[in-house]
Amino acid sequence: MKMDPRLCWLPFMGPACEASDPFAMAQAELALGLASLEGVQARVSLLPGRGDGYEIKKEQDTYLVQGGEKGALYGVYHLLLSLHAGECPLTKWNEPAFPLRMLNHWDNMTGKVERGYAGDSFFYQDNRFDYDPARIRQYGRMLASVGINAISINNVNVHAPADRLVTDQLLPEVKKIADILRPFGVRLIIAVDYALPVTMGLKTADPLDPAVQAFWKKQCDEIYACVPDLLGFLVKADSEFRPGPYMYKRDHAQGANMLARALKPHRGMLIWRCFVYNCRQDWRDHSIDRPKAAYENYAWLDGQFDDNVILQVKNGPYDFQVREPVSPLFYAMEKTEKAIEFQLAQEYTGHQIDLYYMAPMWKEVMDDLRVMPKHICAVTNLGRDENWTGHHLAQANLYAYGRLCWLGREMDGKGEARRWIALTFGQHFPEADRLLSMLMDSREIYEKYNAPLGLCWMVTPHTHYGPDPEGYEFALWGTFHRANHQAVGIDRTEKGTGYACQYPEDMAKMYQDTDTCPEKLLLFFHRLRYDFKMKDGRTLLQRIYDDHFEGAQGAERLLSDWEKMQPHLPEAIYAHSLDRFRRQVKNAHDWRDIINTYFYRFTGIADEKGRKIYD
Ligand code: GCV
Repeated sequence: MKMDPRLCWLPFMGPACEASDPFAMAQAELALGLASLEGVQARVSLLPGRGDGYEIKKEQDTYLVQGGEKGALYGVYHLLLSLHAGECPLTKWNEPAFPLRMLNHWDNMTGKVERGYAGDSFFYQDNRFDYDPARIRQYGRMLASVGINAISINNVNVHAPADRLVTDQLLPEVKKIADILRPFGVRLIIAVDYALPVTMGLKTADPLDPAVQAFWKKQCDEIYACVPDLLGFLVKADSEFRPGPYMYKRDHAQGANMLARALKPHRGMLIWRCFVYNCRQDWRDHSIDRPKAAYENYAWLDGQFDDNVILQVKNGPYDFQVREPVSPLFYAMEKTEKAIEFQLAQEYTGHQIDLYYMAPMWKEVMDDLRVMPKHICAVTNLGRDENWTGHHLAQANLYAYGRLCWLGREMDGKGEARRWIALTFGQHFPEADRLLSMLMDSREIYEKYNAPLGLCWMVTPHTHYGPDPEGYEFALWGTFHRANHQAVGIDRTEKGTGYACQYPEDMAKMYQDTDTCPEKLLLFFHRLRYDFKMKDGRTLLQRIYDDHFEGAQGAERLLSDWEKMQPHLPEAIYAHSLDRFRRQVKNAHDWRDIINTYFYRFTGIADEKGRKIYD
């Protein structure tokens, strides 16, 4: 499908330019961008060897963008976006907070995107590459406009034929995508199948086997002859049925270093995911606790990874739930380079049907991290839908993520939302304040009607949309809440599973004490009786009821706010999102009624305010 290039936060630009390298792109995009800005003069110049940074000055009436090889391009977008948002574009030398600012596509070559909520892949269809080059260029522009500089182009669950992306069978196709995105400063990463040597005829994929080492070395020589600036490989190993070094009784440092050594002569990086846990756990067995898994698998390996290995760790210890603490692995492994992994795809946060602006959550994570991981990554929320993200407003997450990559802790989620609104709907959009409040309130609203207080996993199994409080309770994924007629939650203190003890001492102490544990995480760390007294005097049960009524009301408010904006919105965008807000209200009502009834049936205690809880 042809897409309308205006359906993003750069509506004033038209189709993206073609150019040979990022500096040439900077010049071309500047010329194009200036055409939409009457009376503005600007030029861009290159400061060789100065990488991603840039500065913007004004000399007489002309803006002067000066930047490194990629920095010049970032500077040009900074200038254009600032002017369109009505902000002063001048800036002192400006550099990104993270050197690698990555997105992971979970695109399968069938065209289906794992956990994709915006249509099929815009790279593949029917087990082959199938894309519109103009759209890929537009994508490159969107990425560069917020400074994202690397994408992995296939699902971490590598299904055939994507396992052949690193072979001569598909490398020429990978090269074409790399060539389109290179002038936007975007490098490719390929997710590889650890068992590829076996699929291709070897007896084993054992990382210590010389034949396996030679296999990957040869493969890397071929890859880099074709795509010399490939960033490297991304690997999901020994996780959710994917093959890995554990199959050969090797640890993950041995497993990762073998690939890293094949990549090293080409200056390639090995990005190794730490999402490793026992996904065949028996609910009757209280001795395993899934959130402990990443730390248990990796912390002891600190210092053993080669210097071109990056461990990619999900932001929380479970799996992108609505409310989780920061993974304890970020406070360990000081000698190991890490990337933090977020999920823009709204797998557990409403499928890009429900509104959920993520920047406030990222900000909390950044504030809780003591040492910043060196790199950053997120699973994309993108697909073939004309508006890229299914829900048009979910584009704000991609935009803000880029800003997070650039600004790190300094990112102001509200400011970025305001800027995204101005760019997308125009600097003088009369409903900007209302839309800003909707975005800023959306996370809390969603959280309130979801699983309570960090409990997690009351979601419909497999699809992960809508409530099913016991859907995972007796399943094998290790995600239990063990609710009964008296209490709910897992005790993760030292008296319980000991998960809290994986944190530095002061944090462990804070989490273990119900007085100091952040309320929003109470049921992540503690098993509590329904009559537990919250800080404001309410019982835990009443708090659960209140949150669910308030969350559902919040969803209704989002819908009515959207309806009020109709006169000021393009009809197609209004109607498309209206349908999503209506579905969100239904979802919120389902969550409210099912969760409240679930606890009411256990306790027999009615809502103090007499609101309707079904029996
Ligand atoms: C790509 C969760 C998702 C899976 C995903 C996995 C991962 O379990 O449900 O779809 O697989 O995370 O991050 O590897």
